[in-house]
Amino acid sequence: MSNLITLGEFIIKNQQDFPYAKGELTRLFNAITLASKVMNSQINKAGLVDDLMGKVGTQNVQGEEQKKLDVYANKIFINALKARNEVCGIASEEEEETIIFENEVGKNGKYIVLIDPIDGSSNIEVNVSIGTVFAIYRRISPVGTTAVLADFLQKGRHQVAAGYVIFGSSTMLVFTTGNGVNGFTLDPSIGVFYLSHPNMTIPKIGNIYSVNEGNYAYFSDKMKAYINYCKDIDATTNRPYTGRYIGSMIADLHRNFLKGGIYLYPDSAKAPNGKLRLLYECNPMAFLIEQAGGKATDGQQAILDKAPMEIHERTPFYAGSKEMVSELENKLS
Ligand code: P6P
Repeated sequence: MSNLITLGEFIIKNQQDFPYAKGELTRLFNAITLASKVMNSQINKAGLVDDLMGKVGTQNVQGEEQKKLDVYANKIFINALKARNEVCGIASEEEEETIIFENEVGKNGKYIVLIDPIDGSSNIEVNVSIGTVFAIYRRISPVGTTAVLADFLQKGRHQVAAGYVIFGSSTMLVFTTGNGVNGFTLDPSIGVFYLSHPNMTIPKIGNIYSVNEGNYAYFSDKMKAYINYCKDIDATTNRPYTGRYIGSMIADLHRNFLKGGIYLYPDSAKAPNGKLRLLYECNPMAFLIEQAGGKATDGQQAILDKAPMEIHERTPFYAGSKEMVSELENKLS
């Protein structure tokens, strides 16, 4: 490990890339990495103690069954961020309303964080990778006042940082502050994240397509045609593609990040706006993917250019290797 640099050293070394006062980025990421380490320790023994796999018996604003892990993760990340005095408000998949920190410290926070504390939580029961995804913005309302809804409804293009934590065969933090994407792997024996995937770039083309084909009957004719295209034999375009669908967006996108490929969660007769949430799933992943040389779209426009109308709004989401996403856009046009 001697030649690897730690996350802390990396942030200090690259603090100048973060166009704001020194230390703010460090404190923000200290909160996220601390919460990630706590989550890692719990996830790795889920089912043994405190039955984090169980259901709470409640539903979130999405009408989805909340797992104990969802509620636990939500609490861990919110408390960690609140304690760092940099954040004036948080929006979470697990919270119907935004959380505004109205005390003096909160009012002076300069950042907004939008987070899905655990995406794909139902996969923990079958030991499949799950993850946390977050987006960070500078507030647009004046420092010293309480955050307002407009602070949360900024376009994805205005993110100052975004990242995900994948709890898989290893635990990794992958993030960007607008100067490329870097991946850090946790050494759980000493609780340190080391730079393991410097300057991550997504291959311009790949041969993996990730979509839930169980929804095929509900897709548009153009989407059905695209999926059939992926399965056609054509050696010049490296088809048929390989189908890989984990059912955990972060795991699917992380694999496609490294190997190339396209992830699709289309709109359908069942889900006219798709399933994934724009603000705290699609925007942060789109920021990372564009920073790594890939592309992310809703089929008509870049995800990062969409003007959010509400905190929990959904969007069709197609993301991954630039040439594969462009190929899809052409077939949907
Ligand atoms: P489906 C998990 O619930 C999630 O939000 C993503 O992580 C995942 O890719 C997708 O939904 C799976 O949804 O409808 O294919 O089961």
